[in-house]
Amino acid sequence: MKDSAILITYDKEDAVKEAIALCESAGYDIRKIIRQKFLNRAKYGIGEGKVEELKELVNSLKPDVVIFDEILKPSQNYNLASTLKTNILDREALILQIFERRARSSESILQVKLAQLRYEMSRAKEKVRLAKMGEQPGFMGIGKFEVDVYSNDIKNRMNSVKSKLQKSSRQRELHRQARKRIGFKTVSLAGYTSAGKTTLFNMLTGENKEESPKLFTTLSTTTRKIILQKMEVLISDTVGFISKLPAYMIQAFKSTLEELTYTDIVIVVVDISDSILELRKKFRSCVTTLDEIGVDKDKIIFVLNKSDLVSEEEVNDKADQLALKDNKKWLPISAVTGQNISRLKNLIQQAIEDKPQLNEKNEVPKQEIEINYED
Ligand SMILES: Nc1nc2c(ncn2[C@@H]2O[C@H](COP(=O)(O)OP(=O)(O)O)[C@@H](O)[C@H]2O)c(=O)[nH]1
Ligand SMILES: [Mg+2]
Repeated sequence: MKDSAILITYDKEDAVKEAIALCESAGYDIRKIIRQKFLNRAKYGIGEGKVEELKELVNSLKPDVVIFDEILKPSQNYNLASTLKTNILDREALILQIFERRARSSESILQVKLAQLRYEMSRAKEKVRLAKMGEQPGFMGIGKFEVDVYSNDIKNRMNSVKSKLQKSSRQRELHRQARKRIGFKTVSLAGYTSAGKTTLFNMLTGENKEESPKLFTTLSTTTRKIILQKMEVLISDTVGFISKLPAYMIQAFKSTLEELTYTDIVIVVVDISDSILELRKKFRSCVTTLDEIGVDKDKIIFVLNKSDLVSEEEVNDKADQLALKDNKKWLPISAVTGQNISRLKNLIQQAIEDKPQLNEKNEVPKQEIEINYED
């Protein structure tokens, strides 16, 4: 069963949508959403009156966790946890949980571990500071001596992860994963959180939900088979792009996207109901990141999702402004109404057929196939 959560987020539609999608990616079942204009109040992040209300909610709903959609200082986290008597997860801890769930290769597991240690480290410093000021002796049950030991311990663990990272061979592992998929073309969904990736994934795979041969279940729970006109392909949902991603998490995020480099087709899901300003920003960030991790431009299809929410003219106008019309594969769709889904399937098939098949019979370099990996 899923863990349950009360979500505290900003009182803005986009923020709410993103926060919900993040909670869902992390596997939480949201029981209640609290919207607040400010999440930066000194003591608890939220105002004291709201904390009283929250206390009652926690008592009646008994959630496994309260998710706070902003960064909390250790003192704020401690104040909330001790008043509410429940676990508190701030935005960064939530994002790290998502990455942790999705990291597959040893490299991405290490990158996520490193980001988690950085998260702990940035908080260890405040704990040290608080202990030194003598404001909170025995803060969270940790005395000054233990705090120093604690932060040295984090440093040592970071160094050990870093040296493991230097030795890890990403290429080899990617090839092993690719090898498992031989015989199937693969399609991956990318795009911002709440653009509609999971809804589209479910729409595309809806007809054969039960179908999960052993081979695929070992790959991941978010990979399934879909049937196009003339072929069957494997489709995967990936970790979404996240607005306001802290710099220290970028490597961890990118490493969770590594499958995009060997997948045959990347579908970038765009929320066309976003404002043009927002669209431009997100679009640029997607395209740049995909380029940085080495995704071939020719294998990208842009789908303008949620086109049920805007007029045809607006979709066209926005497609123009994103320069999709010069030479890019794109299609307006709705993952909710099913608009253009069969056209999308045709477009995927066509893109796979049109792809230069330089090493079709030998997708994985031969030399790699002969190496005997222990599974
Ligand atoms: N109106 C409309 N809403 C959509 C569409 N696709 C997704 N949504 C909604 O957008 C929200 C986020 O969708 P989700 O699939 O979880 O996004 P993800 O984070 O990219 O996986 C959900 O509330 C969906 O119901 C669409 O085509 N039209
Ligand atoms: Mg999703």
